Amino acid sequence: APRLVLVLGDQLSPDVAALREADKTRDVVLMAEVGSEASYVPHHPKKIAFLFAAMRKFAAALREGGWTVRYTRLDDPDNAGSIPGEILRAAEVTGAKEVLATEPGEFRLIAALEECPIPVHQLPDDRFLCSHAEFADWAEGRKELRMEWFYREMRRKTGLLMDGDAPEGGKWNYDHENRKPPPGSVEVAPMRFTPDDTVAEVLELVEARFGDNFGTLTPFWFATDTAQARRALSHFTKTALPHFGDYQDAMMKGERFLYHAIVSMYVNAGLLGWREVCDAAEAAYRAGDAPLNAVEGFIRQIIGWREYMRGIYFLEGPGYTERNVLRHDRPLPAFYWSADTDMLCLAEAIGQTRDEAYAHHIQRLMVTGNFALLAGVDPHEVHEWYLAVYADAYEWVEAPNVIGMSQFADGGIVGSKPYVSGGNYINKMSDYCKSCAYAVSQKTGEGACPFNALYWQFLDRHEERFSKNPRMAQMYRTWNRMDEEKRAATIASAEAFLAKLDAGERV
Ligand code: FAD
Ligand code: DLZ
Ligand code: SF4
Repeated sequence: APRLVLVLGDQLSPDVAALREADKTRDVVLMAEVGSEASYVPHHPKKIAFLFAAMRKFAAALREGGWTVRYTRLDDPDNAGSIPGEILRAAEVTGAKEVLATEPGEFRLIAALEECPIPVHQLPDDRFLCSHAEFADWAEGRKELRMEWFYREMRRKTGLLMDGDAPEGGKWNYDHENRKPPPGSVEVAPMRFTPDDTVAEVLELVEARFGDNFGTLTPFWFATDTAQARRALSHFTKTALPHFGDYQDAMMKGERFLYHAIVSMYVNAGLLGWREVCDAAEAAYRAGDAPLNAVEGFIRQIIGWREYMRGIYFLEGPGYTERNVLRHDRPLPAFYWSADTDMLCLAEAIGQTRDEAYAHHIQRLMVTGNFALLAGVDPHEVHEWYLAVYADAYEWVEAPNVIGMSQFADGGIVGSKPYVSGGNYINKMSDYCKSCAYAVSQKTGEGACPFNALYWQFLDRHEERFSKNPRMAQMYRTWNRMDEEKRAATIASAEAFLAKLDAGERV
């Protein structure tokens, strides 16, 4: 009997473990668009359309390559509605008694495959640089985990930007050069693709089935196969990479992409591999087309942060997304689903998330994430929002970024201090504040930037946990030196704002 070879929507690589292990002449590849995967959070319509289109094109490519593929469309009347359901249905038809799979990127689905009545062999997903075992070895016995140390090992392991045993240019990390405020204008844009017939068909389906989800479906311009994704990558390395470092942390009104790569959804779905992405960046540096600070910063995001986040997710295990050490319990403000707020930074970040299923790192961390943390929003609600709205979001990468880095809900496994700031930081790194209804320079009262009072109120309410953190001592000294009246006005201001928020008033 044939074996079934399960290929999930974010496993669209010809050399994914299950396909490597399978026998083209006898096994049957199973791919399925299913309701359960499409609705465990209300995914952005662009995310669903991207995955379905990429899945259909990948299935066609496999067939062309000689594989037998069983592909279930979402609107197939016999669709069983879940991955295990589709496995059982396919087993009945083909007589298969076992399934080869590549380990999914979410514990939810790993558990569902383990519980499947037919044996499912979950092979390690070796599309990553660092295996679970290697990460666990690295973490073993360390008092605290820090990305920087992990990253250096990954540099050595890959040989990327190495000069013998030493880092290229003499330093491992050029981050301090990567904090320039926004440029006057941005001359580049990500490569856009006109929908082909497959995409057009999927867009119709997604509009009909998920048109009410938060997020704008069209214009749809993502790459949906590897050839296109490679063109997008090469376009990025030629046009934006040279400035990627300088403006990595900058934010600009109306500029949704700046000098970012916009490849995370392609890499995470399997259309691009980490190696080719990093090689392309290193080649640009070696050819003198991009400076070291840009290329090192970019490569660090991929072999450093991306691998590190995955390591943490699998090290911490199921239950990570339930963590809430700060005991925050405020519901996610309604404006996260509408962009309807006078706070311009949030309106911009959420508005572009709605339109593009994309926001860049600093928007995710220092605008939407920072606000949720300051306002004391339940981290699980924050997590579900991020998992839904970004085209690149799967739990293995989203949860450590949100629960860990952004919300400090894991108590400091990912970050040594919470990423919080008042309006000053946003003002320094963006041009938002000058067109905002709130005054960033005003600390308290009606028209003051809400981040300002919320920031101090956050420090005040978590004084016990954070005041002894050496990286936060300076801020606590400043807070404790403020005169009593000013402190009281700050707390009152924050509380008045939160009361408005809780009452559902426009803020
Ligand atoms: P660039 O800025 O051009 O960076 C290049 C690449 O580096 C990205 O494509 C990505 O593969 C990788 N990368 C950069 N930072 C990270 C990081 N912190 N973790 C993992 N990979 C990284 N990234 C996701 O892929 N999926 C998510 O669900 C996700 N959720 C996030 C939630 C929060 C709160 C934060 C702060 C960050 C999150 N990130 C997530 C990381 C980062 O914001 C995105 O990877 C990045 O914005 C993708 O856009 P880009 O391709 O233009 O990236
Ligand atoms: C995200 C997603 C969506 C929206 N739909 C499907 C689908 O219909 N079929 C499928 O195989 N995969 C889908 N995915 C991706 C899975 O949710 C993903 O494989 C797991 O979350 C593990 O990362
Ligand atoms: Fe955001 Fe405050 Fe600046 Fe307005 S003033 S854009 S709310 S940081």
